[in-house]
Order: sequence, then structure tokens, then C-alpha cells
Amino acid sequence: RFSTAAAVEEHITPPVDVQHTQLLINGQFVDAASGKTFPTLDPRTGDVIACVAEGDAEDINRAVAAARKAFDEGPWPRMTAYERSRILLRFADLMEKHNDEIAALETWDNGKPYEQSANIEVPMLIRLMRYYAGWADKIHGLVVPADGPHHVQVLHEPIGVVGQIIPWNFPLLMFGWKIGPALACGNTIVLKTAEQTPLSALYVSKLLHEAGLPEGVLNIISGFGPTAGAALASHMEVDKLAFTGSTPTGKIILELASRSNLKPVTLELGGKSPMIIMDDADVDQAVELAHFALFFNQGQCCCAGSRTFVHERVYDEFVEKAKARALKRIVGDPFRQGVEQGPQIDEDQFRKILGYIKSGTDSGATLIAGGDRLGSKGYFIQPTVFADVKDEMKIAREEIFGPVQSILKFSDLNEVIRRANASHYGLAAGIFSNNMDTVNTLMRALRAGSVFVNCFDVFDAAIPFGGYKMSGHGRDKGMDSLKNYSQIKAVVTALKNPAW
Ligand code: TXE
Repeated sequence: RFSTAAAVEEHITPPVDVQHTQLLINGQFVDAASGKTFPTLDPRTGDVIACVAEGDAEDINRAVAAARKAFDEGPWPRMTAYERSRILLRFADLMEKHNDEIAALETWDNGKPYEQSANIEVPMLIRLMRYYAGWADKIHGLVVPADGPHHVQVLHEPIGVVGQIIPWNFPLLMFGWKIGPALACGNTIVLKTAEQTPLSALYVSKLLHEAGLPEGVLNIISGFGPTAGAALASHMEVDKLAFTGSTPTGKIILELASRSNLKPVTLELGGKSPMIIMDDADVDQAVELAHFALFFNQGQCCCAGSRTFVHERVYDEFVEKAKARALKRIVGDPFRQGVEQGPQIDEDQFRKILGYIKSGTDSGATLIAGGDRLGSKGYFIQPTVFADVKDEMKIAREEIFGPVQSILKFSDLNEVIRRANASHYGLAAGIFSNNMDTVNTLMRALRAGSVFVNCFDVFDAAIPFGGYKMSGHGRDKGMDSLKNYSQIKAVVTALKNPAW
């Protein structure tokens, strides 16, 4: 049984005030040059939370000029790496102090359960900042034993002004994945938040300045993709661009970068990740893991395990139990204790998901749970499960980005490898098995940037994350992300006396 209508229609007042709605340029909160604002909405109701300054090309110009000056003349790239590291550590401490306010703002603007924001996501952001603070003074070059009478050094330098564009599904974590490595390497930044979720990045950026970040190093522009985002991607003074979002927008970004100054681009895009349940599985555990892999964050994860492949020997039992688990999922106001699923982010996503549910039914998949909205306002959707899904159906090929599980049957290992890899995407894959040979075969054969074995969505700061194929290029998190934000300089010095 779904949670009662009351759980999605009686709302708890968020325990936080909105403090910052302006753009952050050169260390100051300022209005947009045009004076325009746009509303950011509460996904529980569709009501306006606050009106936020709407940045466009002119504001991107102002922010890039500030970041350029901070890079070319400011103290940031010139201070010692240890000093940069200490600022990031102080930032982490301040966020720890304000953990619950930050979490409340994130939940209000995004709709994710408060318990998830407060106990998982804000702590992960804090851990991430400490992780990159630790890297700041460990990024060093090489001395290379080249042939000939030369002393050869390879220096790792910051790349310059970095443009970053992030989505709305994990507003704070995406903010951290982007700014952490860029700051540790000594770059300056112009970051555009998603139009659906501008609030939490502004709040924590204020704390970062309190921690000692010099002005102009981090500039935050709220605004829309085709205006502010496109201006950032095509800016001639931006030295590198990092993007997380949809595959179609990733293509546009790459084109804008190549048409302007050929800035290098890293992309983290969509996915259609397989979650493979083998026949040796404990079915109860497998159901729970596959449920988490898909439904976590209202199904709004780029790496969601959105094709649940189940071995034919355990298929019937799995389907029955997956249905029961989905029916038990607690949907409601995300500020309510114990709620597992809040509303989807906005009307567009809500309609898109309901469209996919209709497509699943129309194409002959068996709807075994959910299938409709929940309540009469806001963007709540029933946890939905389809069985008997076939590879060629739209729901098995395209990113739904919502609480809709698709279960597919398979009968042998080679078959599931072929079918799991038959996707333009390659972001993640899950394996559930205790058979070492099966796990080893699968984890080597699956073409995905993350393979989770008997777990899913483990996002620790130290683990690199990114995609194969049309899921993007480059890696966020881990030491690999530092490469995105470093320039390499070879210094070759002629030796007068090669003997020494
Ligand atoms: O994404 P967009 P949307 C997928 C998911 C979702 C779909 C659409 O399937 O249903 O994308 O979501 C900025 N130039 N993902 O429309 O458009 C935009 O302002 C420059 C997967 O929200 O990619 C926002 O800041 N920037 C994903 C960011 O791009 C532009 C997370 C993401 O928006 C732009 C989110 C332009 N022309 C959605 N157009 C993941 N990989 O995690 C838009 N933007």
C-alpha cells in the first residue's frame, strides 16, 4: 500500500530561511545586470520558494572577468598549496557546523528526503572537501630521464579559468565534485547551477568565503542553459569546461567549446545502467539492492540501475518480491521522518516520467506496481515496476530518470553480457552474485565506468566516476579528476656539463 494521500499533501515547514538569492561575482552578492529574476519552486507543491537573480551572457562576462583577474593577478594560484588546503579544510568545518541548515535548503529546493540530505549528502560533501584539501599539496610533477644533454622537468600547473555547469539531481554533490579538484589545483571558477536548484550552492559558497577564499576565485551564476550556460561554454576567456547533465546538452556544450576557443571539455552524461541478478543470489537481498539501485533519489540518478536483468531461475520469485518492495516504499513530504521518496524535481520531469510509464504499458510490458501520480499537487509519482520488459522497448533503452523499475529476464552469462553492453551509454553496472568466477567475468566484460559488485551507488570522494561511450568523458572524484584541472608543462634545460 502506498503512503496515505496526507503524507504527500500535508506539508512540513522547512526549518531554514533562504538567505542568498543573488549572483555571487567577485566575492559579492549582486543582482543580475538585467535586473531579472526567476522563481525557484518547491517540488512538493509547485509553489515559489524564492525569486533568484537570473544571470545571462552579461553576468557570465562579469564573472569570467572576475575569475580571470583572480587567476592572473590574485593570490589564489600563487599562495602555497598548504594555504589553499587549509581554506578548504576550514570550509569543511563550517559546513559541518551548518550541516542541518544546508540539508534543509537542499531538500526544500530539490525534494529529496531530508534524512538523505542531512545524513548522507552534506556529510559526503564535507568528506569530499577534506579529500581534495588533502590533495592540494600533493600535486607535483616529474623529472624525466630523457635522452640527450638535457634536464627535463614536467610541471603540473592550474589550467586557468574553469567553467562548470551542473544539474539539479544532486545540487550540492555536483557542486563539490566540480569545485573540489578545480580549487585544489589552484584554478578559478565560474559555476552555473541548474535553474531548478540554485539555493544550496549560494549558501555554501558564502561559507567558503568565510573560510578565507579570496574574491573572484569562485563565482556562482544562477540562470538558464541556453542563455547563461551557453555563454559560459562559448566564452573565449574560459580555459576549461566541465559539465554534468543530459547527453543532448553535452553534445551542444562540446560544439560550443569547439566553435569558440577549443577549450577542453569533460562530460558526465546520462546512463541506462544494467543491474544483473545471477541465479545464486539470495533473492531478498537482491531485491533490496536492485530496488535501491533504481529508486534512490526518486530515480533521478545518472547511474541508476535502470535495467534490472534477472536470471530465469530466480525471475518469478524476484518479480513478486520486487513488486512487494515497491508497494512498501514510503512516499511523502521529504521533511517527514522515515520517508524514502519525495517528489520529482519539476513538472517537466514529472510529465516525462508519466510519458515513459504510458510507453511501457503501450509497448506490452507488464505493469505490476504503481503507474500513476500520487496526490493531487506537487510532483509525486508512485514507485512503479514493469516486468517482462524487452530490450527493444523505449523504457529499456532511454533514460527515464524517475521511480520506474524495468525487469528483464535472461538465461546465460554471455547473453546478459551482450545485452547489458548493447547500449549507447556506459556509465555504471551492478552485479549481484557470490560466484567469484561469474563476478570476475562480468566485471571485466561490462563496458561501464563504475561496476558495483554486491553494492550500488557508492560515491566516496576517492573513487573515480564517469562514463564510457555516450555517458561522457573524463572522470569526476578521485585522483583522476585532478587531471581535468591541470595543465602540463615540459621544461627542457640544456646542460652545460652533462656528466653531472
Ligand atoms: O538536463 P540538461 P535537464 C538527464 C535526465 C533528464 C534529462 C533532462 O534524463 O531527464 O537529462 O534534464 C544546463 N548550454 N539528466 O533538462 O539540459 C542546464 O541549465 C549550456 C542526467 O535538466 O542537460 C543545467 O544547468 N548549458 C543528468 C544543466 O545544463 C545548458 C542530470 C543540465 O541540464 C544548455 C540531469 C545549453 N544549451 C539530467 N542547456 C546526469 N548526468 O546526472 C541546458 N544547460
